[in-house]
Amino acid sequence: MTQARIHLIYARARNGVIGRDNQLPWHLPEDMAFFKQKTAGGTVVMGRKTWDSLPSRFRPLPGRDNVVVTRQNGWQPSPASERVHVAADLPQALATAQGLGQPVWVIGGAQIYAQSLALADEVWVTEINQDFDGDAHAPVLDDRWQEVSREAQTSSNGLPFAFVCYQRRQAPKS
Ligand code: FOL
Repeated sequence: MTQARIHLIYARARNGVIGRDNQLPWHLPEDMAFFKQKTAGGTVVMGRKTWDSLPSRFRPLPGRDNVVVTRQNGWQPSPASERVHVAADLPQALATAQGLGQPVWVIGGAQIYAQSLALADEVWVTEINQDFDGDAHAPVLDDRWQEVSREAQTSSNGLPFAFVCYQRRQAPKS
């Protein structure tokens, strides 16, 4: 069986900010709809702080298997759900996610993005064309990453942004 591909997805401000005080710094409904559509039917892998940041009515993220990474022994998701799996570290989380046989989406936060980039095939970045204050930052995509598509838009609240896809230039190790 071929391994499910690993994708990262995040929205970032022009200055690299992805979060502030464990929340998204902006309101961008078009991007939320995009995130939901992309990850639908897949497995989402996230750190425990990102799990905590999800609105309670969207926890676990519906229509997706959810894998949460935490070093805390005995941590349990609230609410309990068959579709939530707990892993002690990122490699274990990705192994669990790949075992489910669906596309794997790493959905944050900053610590988890930084650790998973080396293992990813594709990165979907919503690039917001404005700076925001924050305390969590996107990983840096160096020249091993190639932009393969870009779709620019302006949100209903006036923020210019683009949905951008990057792929790794050479095939990742198998
Ligand atoms: N990727 C992108 N492109 N944008 C994001 O905002 C984003 N956010 C996270 C991870 N990757 C992202 C982590 N934060 C929800 C809220 C915060 C969040 C991720 C998801 C959330 O509530 N999602 C609902 C949709 C809610 C709605 O329709 O308003 C979902 O079902 O996915």
